[in-house]
Amino acid sequence: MENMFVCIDHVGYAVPDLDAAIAFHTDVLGFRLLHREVNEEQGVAEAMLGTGSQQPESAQVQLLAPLTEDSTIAKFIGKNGPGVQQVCYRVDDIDAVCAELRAKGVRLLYPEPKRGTAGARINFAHPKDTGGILLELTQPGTEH
Ligand code: MC0
Repeated sequence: MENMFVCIDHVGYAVPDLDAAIAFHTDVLGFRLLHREVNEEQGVAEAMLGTGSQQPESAQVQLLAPLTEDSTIAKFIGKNGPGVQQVCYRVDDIDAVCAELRAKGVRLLYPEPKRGTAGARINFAHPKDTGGILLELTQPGTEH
């Protein structure tokens, strides 16, 4: 595969309070709130924010707040404090990219993609196989 990734889709920040983090990003940093949803399966309340021209290829900021005390994001904040939790690369064909990464020895967290932001199909490469970065892969859905 010549280009596995289309672009950096978003950077995800673990935040303890979603509304406070949205207020900081909009009021202080001048981002625009583009999308907000709850993803029960991932244990997050999330928001996507954008800046600049808002072309589809512009990377966004994703704010991730924990829904429960035992969720992935709560665990991350408990261990590291708030901060960058993941980087997400956009792909055209997540099944093909996952197959190629597996063939190259990179562990994917899910056997099959799960539902992500706005109906995207997502999977994650384990940070132990990527130099310490939790790498999300997203194939955008049709809800955007
Ligand atoms: C853990 N580690 C990380 C990390 N989380 N390294 C870099 N970035 C992270 N975010 C490292 C720890 O430091 C530790 O290293 C080792 O991995 C095991 O960590 P742990 O604390 O025991 O955590 P685990 O193993 O229970 O969970 C880590 C794992 C988990 C990556 C498997 O966070 C996970 O399943 N993540 C994928 C789902 C997710 O992140 N959902 C929330 C976003 P040492 O050296 O100390 O052993 S949902 C989302 O993003 C959706 C809505 C979307 O965008 O569409």
